[in-house]
Amino acid sequence: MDIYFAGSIRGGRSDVDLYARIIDLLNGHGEVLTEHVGQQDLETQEAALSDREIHDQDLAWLRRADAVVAEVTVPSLGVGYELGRAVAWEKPALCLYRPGGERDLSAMVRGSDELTVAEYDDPASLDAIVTSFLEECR
Ligand code: 6K6
Repeated sequence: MDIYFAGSIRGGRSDVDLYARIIDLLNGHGEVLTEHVGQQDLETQEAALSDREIHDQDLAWLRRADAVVAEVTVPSLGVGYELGRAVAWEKPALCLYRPGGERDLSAMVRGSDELTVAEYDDPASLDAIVTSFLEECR
């Protein structure tokens, strides 16, 4: 199973270590096409790519994916855009959100019937949430 993981980059990198942890979990279920989202040094590594190259490459991976998992606690225009494209392409998409922070989740995500939203407090619960979602995608 090809899995597209989405997480904030220019929206803010405060959750990057959590993204790496989720990517580790996802790797137990299939191939994660976007492991770079969890890399601390992404900006320096990919600085050679133009915005168009990043956009086109990411959309090609998203098109190929069997499932999308997004961590949406840190709001990101790019993640929102990817979720919209995933819905348009009828990809199953799971949005992971930690309530209680500075910003409430967008109504466009929580209010969508075509997105699965899972709220969690403890990252230790992510394994069960992700496993249950991906089992249903198979
Ligand atoms: C070069 C310089 C700074 O950052 C880079 C590399 N940038 C990106 N590389 C790969 N994917 C990206 C990059 N920027 C955004 N994305 C995609 O959009 C990822 O798949 C993320 O899920 C999402 C993040 O969007 P923003 O708006 O938070 O950047």
